[in-house]
Amino acid sequence: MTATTLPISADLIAEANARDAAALDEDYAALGRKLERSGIAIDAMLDRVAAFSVAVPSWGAGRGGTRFAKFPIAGEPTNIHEKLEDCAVINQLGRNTPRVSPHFPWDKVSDYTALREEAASLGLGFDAINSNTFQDQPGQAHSYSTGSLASTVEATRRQAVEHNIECIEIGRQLGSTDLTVWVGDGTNFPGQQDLARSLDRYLDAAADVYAALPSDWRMLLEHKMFEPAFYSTIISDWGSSILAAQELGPKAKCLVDLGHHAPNVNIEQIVARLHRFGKLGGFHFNDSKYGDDDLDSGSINPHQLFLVFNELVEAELHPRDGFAPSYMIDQSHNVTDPIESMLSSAETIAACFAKALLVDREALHAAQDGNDTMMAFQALRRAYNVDVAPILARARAQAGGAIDPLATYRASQWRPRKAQERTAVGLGAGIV
Ligand code: PSV
Ligand code: MN
Repeated sequence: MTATTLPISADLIAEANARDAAALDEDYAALGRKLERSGIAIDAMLDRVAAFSVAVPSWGAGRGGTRFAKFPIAGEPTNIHEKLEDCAVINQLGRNTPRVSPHFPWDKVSDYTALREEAASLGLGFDAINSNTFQDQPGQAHSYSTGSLASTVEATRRQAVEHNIECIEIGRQLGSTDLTVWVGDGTNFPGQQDLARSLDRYLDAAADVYAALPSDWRMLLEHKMFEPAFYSTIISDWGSSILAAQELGPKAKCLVDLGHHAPNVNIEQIVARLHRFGKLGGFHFNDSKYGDDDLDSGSINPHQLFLVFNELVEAELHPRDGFAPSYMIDQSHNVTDPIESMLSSAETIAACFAKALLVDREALHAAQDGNDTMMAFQALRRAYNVDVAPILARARAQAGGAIDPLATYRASQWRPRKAQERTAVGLGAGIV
């Protein structure tokens, strides 16, 4: 067993919590009385929230950018070791992000057993492995400019397959059991590639990756409507994703990134559909207003996030085919401190989960069956309107986290201290 040494002083957290404890006790008791009137035991809710977790992306620990510019901040992490440290801060204060999802080759090291131990010493484990065949790397034999798994060039497809197999091997050493595959393959011009044959190439190559999965692994297919390809993308929507997953086999599931849909698409319905066919594999949580904006989860449309969790709670009550979706944040923190964004996002995600748990399912189902539209809607609205913050804060505090994570984080002076120690990130552009 690896001994854990967490980055923030436990005394600092205890002092901050001591200041906030009385107010929390009051708020928790008041909410408990309110929920009790609806027959809900707040402590049971607390147990569910305490058991909830969402993974954070290693790349989310750094400042993101757009294709125009990136504005680094002092003290930003520059390698996987520093990223793990920052992720440990998030989990220590928030206590609901115990796993990190790495991206390769971005997070490449020479010794993955040591990396796993390093993470464990910070109280962290690893989540889904993300492969990267959307960028060329220095010294790479074949360019992905023609695509990767769907490339017209056989040697490039082979290289992309081999990279994914290498990711599985790395993941085995890190203790992961999921490989997330998102490819940027597509075209910018009508006629550039044959739309049918390019999908055949993708399916053939993806089958080679699938064949290399250990028996307890899943391959999560992440679809995305556009970008980097602006005319056609190979796995552009949930339809293409589920067809590919069905063709590949039972270990292939679909991953829903909230930003990867056409505007105004009913994402909660997609979630229900994927679950109906036993193909809901996981999520990349973020928010958007215009496209794949990668904004903080729930910052634009928290109601949508709640409706997604409402479907997930329904799905849990009616499980199909090993319902175990993986939850992960996938955001680009262009203007905030990534630690603060992920603390805030993880809290928003857990809040939407908690609100979905509060829905009076009996009342909802009765109203649905009786075609009482208004009461069905009100069953959702009543739960959505509840401020569940005291439950989340109590769950954090009882696990050793901070009642007020953002204030405690700022009080810790983590970023200014890291600014003294870490190498500055260079200027540049690039979406991560
Ligand atoms: C693609 O936009 C994506 O959502 C995929 O999950 C990638 O792995 C990630 O973003 C890279 O930033
Ligand atoms: Mn994503």
